[in-house]
Amino acid sequence: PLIKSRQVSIIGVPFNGGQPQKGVEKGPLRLVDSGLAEQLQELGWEVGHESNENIINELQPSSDPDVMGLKQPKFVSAVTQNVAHQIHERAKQGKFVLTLGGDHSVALATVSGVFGVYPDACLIWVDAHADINTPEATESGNIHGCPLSFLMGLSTDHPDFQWVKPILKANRLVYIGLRDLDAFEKKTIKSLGIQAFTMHHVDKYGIGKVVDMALDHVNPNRELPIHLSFDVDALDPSVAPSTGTPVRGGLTFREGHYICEAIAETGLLVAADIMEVNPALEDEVAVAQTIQVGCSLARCCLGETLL
Ligand code: 5AB
Ligand code: MN
Ligand code: MN
Ligand code: MN
Repeated sequence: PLIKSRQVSIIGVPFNGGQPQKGVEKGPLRLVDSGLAEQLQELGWEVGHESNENIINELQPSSDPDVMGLKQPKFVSAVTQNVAHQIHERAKQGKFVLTLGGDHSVALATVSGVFGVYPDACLIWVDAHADINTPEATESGNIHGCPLSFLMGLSTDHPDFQWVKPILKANRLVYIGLRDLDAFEKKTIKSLGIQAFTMHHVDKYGIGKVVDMALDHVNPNRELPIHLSFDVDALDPSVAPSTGTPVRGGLTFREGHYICEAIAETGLLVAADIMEVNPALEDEVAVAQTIQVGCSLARCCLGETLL
């Protein structure tokens, strides 16, 4: 495996500034409180944990008007730039980086941090959404729908995000689970030739074949480091109900886990994000279910089901 140390660094990012709903900032601590660190220790990992509970609020500017249609650009930029450095340091130490969100704008931090250390990495984006809107294109202005446009250099003129380097090439990105795309996102995926496996493809080929095809595309010789960014809204709302932007017709419990297992099995996974768990949405039963699923996806990424 690429991570020889068997050390994992859990990075909590209790941040909600990339979208309007409160509660998603409580995701990371709920995942850890339910025993995630101990579970990973049981799998034989040495676990470090940085909760970032204090830094985030300190980074909130007193005034943060919309810029180029994006909401809270200064707050999102400050938090993600800060966390990107932290993740870069941990990855550089040879540790597996497990980031717990927080909303998906935090991928600005995870992908920047990880690709700074592994420039030839590929990114597997598991999500109901494509998160590739530009400031010009986004209708909501919510930055959790935009991280990939910055990371790919499609949004270079926003003054608050000049620190984000366009480190992600179209042929190093693959999507799984898509089913709710904006018109601009569809057009962009087509014109850049980004490989995208929607729920239609999961139905047509089955998840086993889809993951094989996804890896064949971004990692044909099975030699490049892999970063997995998993938005829990990729799962069906009956599996992961407590999330801010649920969409019907998602991945089953097993399909979601299969993705993590098959990628872990390559030995090439160096970083994983579990994003958009919002413990303030739905009832306590639904929240507990969503937290449990988040933890078990993370454990699968770290090899729980490998023999
Ligand atoms: B998530 C939408 N495309 O831009 C937008 O949950 C939804 O991180 C974005 O995938 C969903 O606001 C962002 C309509
Ligand atoms: Mn997302
Ligand atoms: Mn999503
Ligand atoms: Mn969401």
